Amino acid sequence: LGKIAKKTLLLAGGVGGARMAQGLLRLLEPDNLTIIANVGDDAHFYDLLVCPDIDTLLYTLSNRIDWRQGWGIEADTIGALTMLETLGAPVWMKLGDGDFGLHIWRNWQLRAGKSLSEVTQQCADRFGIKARIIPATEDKLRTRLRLECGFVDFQDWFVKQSCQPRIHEIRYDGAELAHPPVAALQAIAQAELIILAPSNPYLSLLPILALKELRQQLADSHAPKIGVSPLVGGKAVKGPLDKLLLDLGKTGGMAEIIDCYYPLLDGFVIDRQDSDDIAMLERNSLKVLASDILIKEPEAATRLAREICIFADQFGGAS
Ligand code: FO1
Repeated sequence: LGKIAKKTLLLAGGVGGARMAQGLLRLLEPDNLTIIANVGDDAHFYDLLVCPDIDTLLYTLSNRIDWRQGWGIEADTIGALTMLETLGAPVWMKLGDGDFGLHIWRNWQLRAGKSLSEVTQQCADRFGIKARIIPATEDKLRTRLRLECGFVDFQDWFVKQSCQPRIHEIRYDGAELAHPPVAALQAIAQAELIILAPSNPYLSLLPILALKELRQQLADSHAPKIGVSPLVGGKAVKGPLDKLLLDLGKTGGMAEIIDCYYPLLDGFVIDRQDSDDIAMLERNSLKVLASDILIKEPEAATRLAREICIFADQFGGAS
């Protein structure tokens, strides 16, 4: 089976986004893939900017990822973190030694005047990744969660508090004033296929779509826009999506997911186990592909990517 030449744009968050990206990277001709990455989860630790979703993409696409865990570098050591603990620093965010190296380098480059886009692409290039990775914005955009005790940053709730406290509200702080990089808008305009990864809509993709210019550029694009469900058998594949939906009182299952993306999408890819949702999706003017969407290994990601590309052909392509 040959490679496909199709300029493809992926909107991606964490693990689901990175696995979808890996499938597309393996399927497409080199330099046909551009990824716009969520930055809402970014946070500072020990004065270092950490960009978990960008880093999960970088590690996955360069085969460094701890695949079972979904984030971090495979077999990374924790010498730096152990020293920080000895010195009395909080160490709830498990940053490995190799990971620390990337954060030190990123911050060094940022201090020297490079933009986050430049630093990210330089890292992708040095990792030998034949794709473009663009942060959704260079400006400060942070996903903030309102708990009983008030607003906290995403990593505070997700890692430090193990997703336990109930979420009352989600905000994308800074989105109103933030701008997407020009390169992101250009990539959308030039894309022949646009895919919304099987990422958590509320925590991964809505922070990106909260950027007005980016959302408008997507709406203006004539490329087929296809979403991939983050649910299999009505349940989240990974992460806290089920709990989040419950906390927010969103009990409509798949309908809640597509509601997040309305009216951007032309097609939606679901798992065969969720075939009961096809009629509802079609009533919402979406073309539907039902397949096996669980990405257990890289080969599954490549197969899914191929199916999505073939599915997209029926929309007539960019015009
Ligand atoms: N997730 C955890 O559940 N526990 C951690 O200690 C943790 C550390 C960590 C360090 C670097 C990094 O890039 C990601 C890390 N993650 C950790 C995952 C991260 O919280 C999530 O990938 C995303 O922010 C959600 O998409």
